[in-house]
Amino acid sequence: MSKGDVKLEDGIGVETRQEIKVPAMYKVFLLNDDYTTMDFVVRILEVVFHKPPAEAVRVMLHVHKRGQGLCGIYTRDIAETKAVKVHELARENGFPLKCVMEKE
Ligand code: TYC
Repeated sequence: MSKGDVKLEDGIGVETRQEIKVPAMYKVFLLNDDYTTMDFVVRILEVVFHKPPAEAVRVMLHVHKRGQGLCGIYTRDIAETKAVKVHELARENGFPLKCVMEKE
């Protein structure tokens, strides 16, 4: 039976069509500020976003110069979890670092 077919069971039409949707994806960005140290941002990019060291430095410098930078693209739950983790670690360490997400 293919997608969208209606199967007759005991004379009752049963809708068997399945909605299969690709999940919406969210871009996660770090924002620049004047107080968070460069080292801390690099550590965040390594620990939360799993960037290799050279890539973490590249993204941090991009954010520093341009105001914001893309850290990764994830499903909504994962993007939210990463943003929460960034804000938790920043608060624990006394930094105002901000992270935002944007639907693709
Ligand atoms: N601008 C910060 C400084 O000069 C460094 C920094 C980079 C802060 C990236 C936040 O997301 C950021 N110490």
